[in-house]
Amino acid sequence: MRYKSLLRQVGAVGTGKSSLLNAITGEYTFETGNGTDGKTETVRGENKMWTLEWKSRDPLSSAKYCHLIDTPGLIDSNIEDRQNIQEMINYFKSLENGVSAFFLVFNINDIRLDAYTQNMLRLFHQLLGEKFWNFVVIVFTHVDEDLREDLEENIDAVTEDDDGFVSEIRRIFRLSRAFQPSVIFTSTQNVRTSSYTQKHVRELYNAVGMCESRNDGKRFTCKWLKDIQLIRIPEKKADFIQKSIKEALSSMSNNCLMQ
Ligand SMILES: Nc1nc2c(ncn2[C@@H]2O[C@H](COP(=O)(O)OP(=O)(O)OP(=O)(O)O)[C@@H](O)[C@H]2O)c(=O)[nH]1
Ligand SMILES: [Mg+2]
Repeated sequence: MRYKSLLRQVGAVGTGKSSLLNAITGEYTFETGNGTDGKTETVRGENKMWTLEWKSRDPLSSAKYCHLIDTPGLIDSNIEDRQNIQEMINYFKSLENGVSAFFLVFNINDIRLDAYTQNMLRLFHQLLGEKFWNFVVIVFTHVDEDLREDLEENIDAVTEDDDGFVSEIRRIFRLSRAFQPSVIFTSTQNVRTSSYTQKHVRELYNAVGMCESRNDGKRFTCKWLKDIQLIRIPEKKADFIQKSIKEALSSMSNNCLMQ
């Protein structure tokens, strides 16, 4: 089966990553937590329908399948903890067939780009290369319908042209003005009953389509991922990824990029 989209995500603990994927599938596929303790402990992938689009347009198309990868929250601990490294290995392994979009997931109530998230993104940049940014979709959760008005200030702060979230990312990672990712403000709640949530989850679907068309319909891949793919023996694959992660982390600290 050919999957329409291969979607991967990244975000801090409890931002709503699992809930977002559940909103896409329209069912409780990934376990969700209370938002403070890390709930998702391991990287996990599922092949699922992108439910809303499937219902609304093209009931017979298998192209609406996605391979969704849920990831544990970034825990504000040592990036080099054994468990963190193991999950990163699993995560990067899951990228080897290419990726349609990376969702960076944030809670609208906490719009800081904290040092730990910055470091994780630096690691991605270092390992996957600058082109990775062309496949990024930024998602703010917890923008519930009844709170939307109260959140306008936060939304404005994010979308501000010279001083907002996207320009902050451009500045930190030295990206050009060409970095213009889709930014989605959504709730993940009540997707079956709320037309508000449905509308925003559709926007997310369109954002994935935009990533694909921006990149001539090709999924993201890079030399490093192709090298991973070529290694057949699972242990060797894991060793290779681990070695690359360690090298990337050490070159990041040598360049004084860690904060
Ligand atoms: N009101 C509201 N609550 C949300 C929204 N998205 C997530 N939540 C709640 O936030 C809590 C954490 O959501 P999760 O989906 O488990 O977050 P996560 O990012 O997967 O968390 P970890 O796996 O622990 O990193 C749950 O109680 C969700 O119900 C949203 O858009 N609106
Ligand atoms: Mg989770």
